Amino acid sequence: MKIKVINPNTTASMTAKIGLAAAAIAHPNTEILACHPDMGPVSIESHYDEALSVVGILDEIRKGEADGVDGYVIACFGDPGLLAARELAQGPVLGIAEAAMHAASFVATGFSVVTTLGRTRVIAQHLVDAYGMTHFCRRIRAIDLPVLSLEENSDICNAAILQECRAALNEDHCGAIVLGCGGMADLATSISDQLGVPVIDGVSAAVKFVEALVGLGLGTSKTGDLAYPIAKPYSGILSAFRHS
Ligand code: 2AL
Repeated sequence: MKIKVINPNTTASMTAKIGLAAAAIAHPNTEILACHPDMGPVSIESHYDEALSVVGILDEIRKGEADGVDGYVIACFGDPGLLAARELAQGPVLGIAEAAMHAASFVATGFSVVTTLGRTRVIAQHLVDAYGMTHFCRRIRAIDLPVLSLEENSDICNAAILQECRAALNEDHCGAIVLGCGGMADLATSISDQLGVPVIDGVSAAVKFVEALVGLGLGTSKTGDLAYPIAKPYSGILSAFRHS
């Protein structure tokens, strides 16, 4: 099966890291197509960045449908454009935040999230609420370093993430940690080994869930609100986004 893993920001090093993590966990018969949109922010750490990333994500889904992709992963922890992407896709589309939170809820009665900038905590909190995870999520923590510092200052970042994960275990009464950024996709195994608890990277979790859903013969429901978008004209620079 073909799984397209979309890094919604346009930073190529992050796309490569996400693609490696996805390929490492995927079944040998699964083809991972890692990509990022041609247009959009270099990192996503605000509501504004999220909104502007969505058009590029939808363009990647549109191309994926033409290429016969079986399922998709939106590899940014805000799950930008998730429901709109589902409207365009025949197969399943999973966000890494929803995949990671659901995986955590299967293996622990409580988890804490460790994310990047403090201002993104509210984005994660909205998702916790939307996904019915309020009961499981103990706390959303931030290292207060920008997303691109994961690429540019990885030693400092990795140390800060480990320290925050340790604090979560000591202070939050949680049994698992959810890593709150696609750029942390390479860190879960090593942190889990050091701390002795499940540490969940949403990229890996989402790839395995997409494989399972496709294996079950399940795609996105085309009845109701996730049906294909209504064909209508779109104006200006969005005129190519008409769905036929
Ligand atoms: C993210 C993410 O996963 N990728 C990105 O550019 N921004 N979200 C986050 N909270 O760090």
